[in-house]
Amino acid sequence: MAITDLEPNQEALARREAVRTNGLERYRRMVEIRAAEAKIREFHSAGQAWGTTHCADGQEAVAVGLAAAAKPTDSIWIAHRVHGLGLALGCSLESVFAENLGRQNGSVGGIGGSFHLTEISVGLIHSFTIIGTQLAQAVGGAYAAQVQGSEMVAIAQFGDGAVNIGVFHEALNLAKIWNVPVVFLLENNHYAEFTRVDRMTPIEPLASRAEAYDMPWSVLDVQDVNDVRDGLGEAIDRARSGGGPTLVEAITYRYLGHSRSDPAAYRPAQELEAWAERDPILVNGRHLVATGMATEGELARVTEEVDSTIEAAAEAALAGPPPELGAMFANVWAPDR
Ligand SMILES: Cc1ncc(C[n+]2csc(CCOP(=O)(O)OP(=O)(O)O)c2C)c(N)n1
Ligand SMILES: [Mg+2]
Repeated sequence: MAITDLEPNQEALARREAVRTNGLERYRRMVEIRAAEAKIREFHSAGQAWGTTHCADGQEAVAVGLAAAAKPTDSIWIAHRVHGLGLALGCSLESVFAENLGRQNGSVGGIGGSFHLTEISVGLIHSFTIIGTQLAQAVGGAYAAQVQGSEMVAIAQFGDGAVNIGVFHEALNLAKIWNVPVVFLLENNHYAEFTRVDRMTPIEPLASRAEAYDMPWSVLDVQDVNDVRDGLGEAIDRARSGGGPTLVEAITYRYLGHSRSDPAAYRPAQELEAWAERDPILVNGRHLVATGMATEGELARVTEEVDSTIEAAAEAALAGPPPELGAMFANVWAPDR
């Protein structure tokens, strides 16, 4: 069966449309992502999920801003910090939880785990584990769109740790030479595993590397979901209208350690506290109240509603059976001999 034969996932499409069109829904999705990641950590602490997991607390505005800017027909090639991106782009809570728990009702049937959320109906293509891989793959996707004359834009999301990997340079160079419709979204959360960005890379801003490839670039120094949407939207529009690739750097901050086992003790004192004052949920909540789009009471109600959906989705996810043993051989391609 080809990917194009899959039935569209109407729930994922509706969840995506909500964040594209409704400001309060963008707020709700960020609250949902924060709460969902806390729940995923609970699954691990309780021994219900195993392996490691990477959370993106503090980075919700990038995920939801991206979901609001891109069309569901665009393809989005992501790195390993996946839960927020998956939920923002349209995955349901149950499918994200169940994938983390290794259950059949997970996004890819429970065989992928935390890294491998996929939802083709809304263009979400899973992480490939080796840092930077997705930059080249997105250029390939964009090249296909160019050859086929489709409207699709490919977006590669990656971290500050990927900019010193060879494939970053190869992908930017090729994208520019072929003028393909791709946006490189560099999510600078200040750390790659345990190393601060300024100990790895001698230039600032990182996005200025695009100049070596005669490529437009921008820096979104914000924790504001609407600014992310607008800044990325400009790059996506340029790509869609034949203007070629752009490198967009979204400056953000990772509240927790790299993965579950990292307490982030290497962080300078007060750094986290300073970023927490510009927390994306707080910033957006203040904006909604200041512009009369919501009251404090409505925002509090959103949090209560999200909390109850988290519990219901966790129960549904835990009720799913584990994959059959044979699932490891499904969807595996081998040439005829
Ligand atoms: C080629 C390669 N080198 C090292 C690793 C191990 N590794 C996994 S995540 C990570 C850090 C990546 O940092 P960044 O790109 O900033 O993303 P973030 O974790 O901050 O989201 C590293 C070094 C890997 N997966 N692939
Ligand atoms: Mg990083």
